[in-house]
Amino acid sequence: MAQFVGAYLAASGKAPMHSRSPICVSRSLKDCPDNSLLSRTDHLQLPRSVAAEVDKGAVGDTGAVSQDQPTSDPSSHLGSGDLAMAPRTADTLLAAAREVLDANRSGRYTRPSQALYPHQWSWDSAFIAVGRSWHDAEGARLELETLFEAQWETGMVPSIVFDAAAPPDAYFPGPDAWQSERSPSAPRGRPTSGITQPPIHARAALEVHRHAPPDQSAASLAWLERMYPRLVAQQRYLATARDPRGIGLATIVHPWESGLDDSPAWDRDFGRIEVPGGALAPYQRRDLDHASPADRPTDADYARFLYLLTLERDANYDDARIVATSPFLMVDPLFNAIRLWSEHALSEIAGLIGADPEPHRAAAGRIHDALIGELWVSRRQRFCAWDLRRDQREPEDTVVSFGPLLDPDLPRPIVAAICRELESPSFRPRRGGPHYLVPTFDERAAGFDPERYWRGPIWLNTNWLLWHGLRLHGRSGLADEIVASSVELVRRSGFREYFDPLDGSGHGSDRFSWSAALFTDMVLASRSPLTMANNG
Ligand code: 2M8
Repeated sequence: MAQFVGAYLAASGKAPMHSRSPICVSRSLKDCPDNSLLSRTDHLQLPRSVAAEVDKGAVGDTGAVSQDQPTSDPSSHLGSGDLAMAPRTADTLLAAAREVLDANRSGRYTRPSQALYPHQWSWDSAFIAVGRSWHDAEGARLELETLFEAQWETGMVPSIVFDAAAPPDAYFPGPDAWQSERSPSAPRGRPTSGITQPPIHARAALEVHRHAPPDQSAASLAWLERMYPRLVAQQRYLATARDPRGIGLATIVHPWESGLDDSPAWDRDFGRIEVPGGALAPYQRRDLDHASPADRPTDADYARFLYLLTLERDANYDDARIVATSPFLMVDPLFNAIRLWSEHALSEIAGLIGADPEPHRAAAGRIHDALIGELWVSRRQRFCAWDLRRDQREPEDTVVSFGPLLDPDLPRPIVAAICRELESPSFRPRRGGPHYLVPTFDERAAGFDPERYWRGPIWLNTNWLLWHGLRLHGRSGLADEIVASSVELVRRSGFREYFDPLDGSGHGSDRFSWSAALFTDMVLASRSPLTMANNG
């Protein structure tokens, strides 16, 4: 594994990144078309002391804006990324990330954002734990443990655990809409949603353990032992209740379960769902109090989300009934690739705590076979979501198609096809101005929208997943570009929920927890040869 971006490029004799791609990762910040931003940090919404440091770091510390020569600072490990020239800027942004994570912490867990998402979300907490583990291993362990305290008896980890301390009308749909107490499997006295999210938690637990300082290794191992049966139960739930036909792939019964809610990946199916008149009680969207309507899902999609919720609630969250009747029944390649990646993590965890890794390897093998057998559409050279209701493979070219890179055993020709697509004008246009990676939807598709939620913008969690997947297959050049681009987006726009791939502007919530957490992880892991070498 190449140690660092710069070292990798030098050793491989490849051209510097900025000459291969228009993203602004040049050795000299003056090459960046928008370097005026470097001395203005208002848009970053950082605490004043931190903002002053960023300005000092970007301009004064290395002289990167006013001088031509590149930095020769040997402590810089991002190589050709902007932060290589301003290591103090990197450190300052890391400090700002930590400040965001601390400010969003509420007792034993971290809110995705203070206003828009004031409860505990499932995969957010997993990403947050990974980021937090670099400076607070104990807090990271608590984050995941708190989430799993609300695990259902079926093994399902709910997508949201409601915080009684949040104002009742802070988020909609809240506990009164979900009524999780209707299910005998839901935890008593802990209102949650009635659906799940991608099972990234076993992988997150392993990462958290890897980051534990030596004086905490015993406590961390004991924690892994406590978490292991819960993580196994989560995976078993998906392999059984969500796969009654035994195809080897778990189905999702609501787009919210994918985490990529209004992704075009399931447009053809989801868009056909008609909400019968009178099916929904009058409601007020709270998300629009905190974010621009142009950024969020449309009203029509929101009504469909709520309609599916109502059907699931009316079935008392009985999995067999829902899988048999839900109008939305989708097999998502990204969701299942994450499941597979977590099975590999469980096999490593089993090895660490003296359990048997074999069942996890076998489970990962079954998912691998089904991913390739059922979701790889060779005519399109792409993994496609599978609408089980209509038995259709969805043709949309979205980021979910790249998810199977997380499978370490993915055949080389398939890896090559995915990388070709990632490097194609659909996901990495060469248009001469600044450009950022990786949009969540084909930039050339008719429905591409650079601002609307999961219909085009860049998210740091999908970047983080792709970064891992690419490194698993030795594609470190592209992986490094994704890190450099993520860093640049944060430097320009702060820890926003997501980013416009065309101009790098930030959208959705600000001070968004997983952006802070995964920025931290990508930067610190890129600095640490040990972590890079261990990964996978
Ligand atoms: C978004 O989803 C929630 C519903 O669960 C929402 O739109 O209200 C998604 O981005 C999801 O992936 C994320 O976990 C959640 C909280 O950040 O927000």
